Amino acid sequence: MKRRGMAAVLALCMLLTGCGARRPTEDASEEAAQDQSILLGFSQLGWESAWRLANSESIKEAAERAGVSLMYENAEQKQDRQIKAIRSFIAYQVDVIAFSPIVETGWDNVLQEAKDAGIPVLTTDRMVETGDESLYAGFIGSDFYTEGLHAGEFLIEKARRENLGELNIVELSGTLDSTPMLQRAEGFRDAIAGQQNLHLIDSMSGDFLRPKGKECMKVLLEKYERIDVLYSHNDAMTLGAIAALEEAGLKPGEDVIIITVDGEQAAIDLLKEGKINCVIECKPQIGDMVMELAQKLAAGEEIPRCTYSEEQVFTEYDADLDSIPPRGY
Ligand code: GZL
Ligand code: ZN
Repeated sequence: MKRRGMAAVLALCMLLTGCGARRPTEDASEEAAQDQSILLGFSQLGWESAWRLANSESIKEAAERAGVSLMYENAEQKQDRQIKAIRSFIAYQVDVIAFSPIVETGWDNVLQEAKDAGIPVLTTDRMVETGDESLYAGFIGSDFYTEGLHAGEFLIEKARRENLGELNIVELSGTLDSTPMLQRAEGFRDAIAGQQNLHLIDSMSGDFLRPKGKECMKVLLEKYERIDVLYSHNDAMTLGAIAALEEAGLKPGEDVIIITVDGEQAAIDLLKEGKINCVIECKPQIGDMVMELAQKLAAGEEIPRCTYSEEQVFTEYDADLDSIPPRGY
C-alpha cells in the first residue's frame, strides 16, 4: 500500500525516537492487517433528501463492514467544496477517491490532479461529463434514463387502461445539470414522444428539495388552468408538491396523476393511500458495491465502466402493495 505523507513522517519519528516500541509479533500482524485495509476518500454532495441521507449511511456502514478506512466529507450542496475535499484526499495520498458529483461538469482540473497523483477515481450515484474518459475509472449507481422511461411507460399504460384523453403534464426536475435530472428528463420525453394525447406543458427545477417542490407546484397551479399529471424527479419534491395540491383543494392521485422517483417509505405509503400513482425505485444503498470496486481499484484491478443497480417500479396496479418490505429511507 502507498505510504501516506503524514503517516510516513509520523512512523519515521517513532522509529528515530524509539517511542512506541513495537511488539514485533502482535504489531506485525496488525501492520499486515493495516496494510490490507485501504484508505478511501469519499466526497458526498449534501443532505438534500431522505434518499441522500440513506446513501451517506450506506457508504459509512459499508466501509465499516469492508474494513475500509474512510475519509468522508459532506459538501452541503456546493461543488467547490467537493473539489476542495478531493484536493485534500490527494494531499493525504489516499488509495482511492470516490465521489457523488453534484453536477456533471467542472471536474476536469481536479480529476487531472488526482490522475497525476496516481489516485484512481470512482464516481458514485451521479456521473461526470468530461472530454477525457481516463479521468475516472468507472461509475456505480442507477440507470436514470431507464427510470425516466419507466415513468413515461406507466403514464401511457394508465392512459390506455382508463381510456384517458388529452393530458397536460408538468415536470418538477432535480438539480440542473445533474445526471439524474438530465436522464430522468430525457427518458420520460423519449417514452411519451409518440403519444398525441400526452402534452408536457412545463418543467421547473425544485433542486430535489421538498420546500422548492411545493413552491414550484404553487407557481404551476397559478399558471395553468388544468394540470392532469405531475412527473417529479424525486419523492422529496413530490411531498412538497402534494402539500400544494391539497392546499389548492385538489386530490393528488385522482385529480392529478402523480409519478415520482426514489422509493422513499413516505412515497410508498402515499401510493398505498392512492395519493401517488407510480413510484420508480432508485436505490441509495450502494455502499457495499462502492467498497468492492474501491478495493479492486486499490489492488490495481480493472473495473466495469458502468455498474448499475437493479431497480423496480411500484404502481397502483400492483396486486400486493402491502407486501413491499420497509424501505429503510
Ligand atoms: C439519484 C440521486 C438523487 C435522488 C434525490 O441517484 O442522485 O439525488 O433521486 C437526491 O433524492 O437528491
Ligand atoms: Zn421499461
